[in-house]
Amino acid sequence: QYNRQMRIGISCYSTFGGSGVVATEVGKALAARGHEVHLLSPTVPPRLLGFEDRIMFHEVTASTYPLFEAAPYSIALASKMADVAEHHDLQIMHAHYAIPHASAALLARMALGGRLKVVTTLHGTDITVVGSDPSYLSMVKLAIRESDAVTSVSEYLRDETYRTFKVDRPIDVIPNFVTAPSDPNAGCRKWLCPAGTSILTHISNFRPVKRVMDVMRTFERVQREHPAFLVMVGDGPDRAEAEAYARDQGFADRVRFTGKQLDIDTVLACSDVFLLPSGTESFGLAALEAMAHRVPVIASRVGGLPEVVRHGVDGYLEPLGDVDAMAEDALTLLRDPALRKRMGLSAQTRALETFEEKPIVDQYEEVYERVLAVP
Ligand code: GMT
Repeated sequence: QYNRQMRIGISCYSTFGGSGVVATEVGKALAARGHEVHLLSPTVPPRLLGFEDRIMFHEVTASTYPLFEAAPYSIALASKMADVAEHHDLQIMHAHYAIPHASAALLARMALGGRLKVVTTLHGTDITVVGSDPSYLSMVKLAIRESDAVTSVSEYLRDETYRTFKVDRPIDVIPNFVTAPSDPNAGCRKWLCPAGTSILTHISNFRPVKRVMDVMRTFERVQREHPAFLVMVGDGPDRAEAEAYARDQGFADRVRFTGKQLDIDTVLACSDVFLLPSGTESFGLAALEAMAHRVPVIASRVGGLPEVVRHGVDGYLEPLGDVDAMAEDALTLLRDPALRKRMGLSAQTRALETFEEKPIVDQYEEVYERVLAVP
């Protein structure tokens, strides 16, 4: 651990998405180590709950003008980054998610005559979905090339970045981390479903990449053979279709759509199985959070998920779209409480040991020290 206090800006989205969660948790951990942290985002990130010593929040607002077709958020962000960096003498701007955070940080660095180091963390869809879209590709490539350091949350994402952008520069893999649940006994089983019912859970932003219909189809098969209840946490474009499906297939009374929910600890504490059948996932932070709660994960074998979940040890990984296999896995776990307990314990041990906060935040500090050592 470093003794020298650093002044760090962190820029992220303030949605419930993984990049905002990771950025905020990194900021909180750095502040707890004595660094001064300035968090920039459109609204207060959900994980920045209370007063945190040494964390200052800066709201980024893109003013509108009749001439603008859309308020230029990236320019407002770059401007805010430059202002905050100047007035608080920041040394580093850590951009979480390439678009537009990394490009805006490069602009802020230019505005300050080069005396701000830019660290970019790639999270997933900024490379695999939007980053590779021709309308953003050149700017993402520039951001990756020109940042003082680039990190990626998995080996898979690093390799995808090299493959897509053909950049010739080092990328440090720094995985996401998780902390032990604060109240592992807080559960919602009692008020969700009758005793003896197993609970399956899915948490996401309900975007197409999450394949929530695969969650519904998996659950539909499971509940035909075993008393089960499904908790769907989050919100997004595919929620309505999923709700309609549960109604049409006659199992809506066995599903609870909670909407966006900050208190995922309470849901995970009473979950028996976590479902994440994503089309791609650079890491799968939601899976890691479930594992920390001793919940075995059933996911698709895509992207960085195999770096997090060990098939047959912490849960199961199945071919993309194979809802029959996922339903079989869930039934195997639900019918065998000893197996479920064993896998849940392995999952928790892996989550809290391999993805422990301290050594991972150490790695971010090392990256900061390294970029600051370059004049
Ligand atoms: O999953 C999303 O669409 C949200 C997205 C984000 O940037 O907020 O998540 C990405 O970053 C997370 C944190 O690093 C990863 O755990 C997720 O796997 C990744 N999502 C995808 O790659 C689809």
